[in-house]
Amino acid sequence: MQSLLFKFQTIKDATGKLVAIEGLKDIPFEIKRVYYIYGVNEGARRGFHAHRELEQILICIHGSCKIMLDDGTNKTVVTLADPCHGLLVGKMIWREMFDFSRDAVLLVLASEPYNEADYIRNYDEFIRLVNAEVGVQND
Ligand code: T46
Repeated sequence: MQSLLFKFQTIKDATGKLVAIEGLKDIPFEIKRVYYIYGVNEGARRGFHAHRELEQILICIHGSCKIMLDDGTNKTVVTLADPCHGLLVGKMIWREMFDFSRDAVLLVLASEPYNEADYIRNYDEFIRLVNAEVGVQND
């Protein structure tokens, strides 16, 4: 599965901590967009989509949340609860985010600007496209 947990260096001094992330240095793509999700209602699930091309790093910079990743064959759940951990979510991975703590802030670094056409929001369509890709690779 094209996902990976990064551990970013934390720079500590007597006053506190700082994490710096540079595109193409600390993560494998240029950062073209940043957004964050917070104030998620208790029990709410978000996501329910995959991306055709977009790559992203998800960092829970405050509180905690869980990310379910599905590559069409295998599913895994990653808990994000550390501001120096970043989860790389590659293209063609179905994701769902859940179990947000009330204070959770999920920061996302994205490889491309927002483009609704890059989203696959229908699970059956996602499975069809994943299987089509596997078919092409096996040809
Ligand atoms: C993802 C997960 C981790 C924008 O207008 N610009 C943006 O850059 C984004 C990300 C969203 N939007 C709009 C589109 C929708 O009207 O904000 C609304 C909520 O977006 P969505 O329902 O896609 O949010 P999530 O939390 O389900 O998914 C988001 C990202 O969209 C997605 O790429 O991987 O976070």
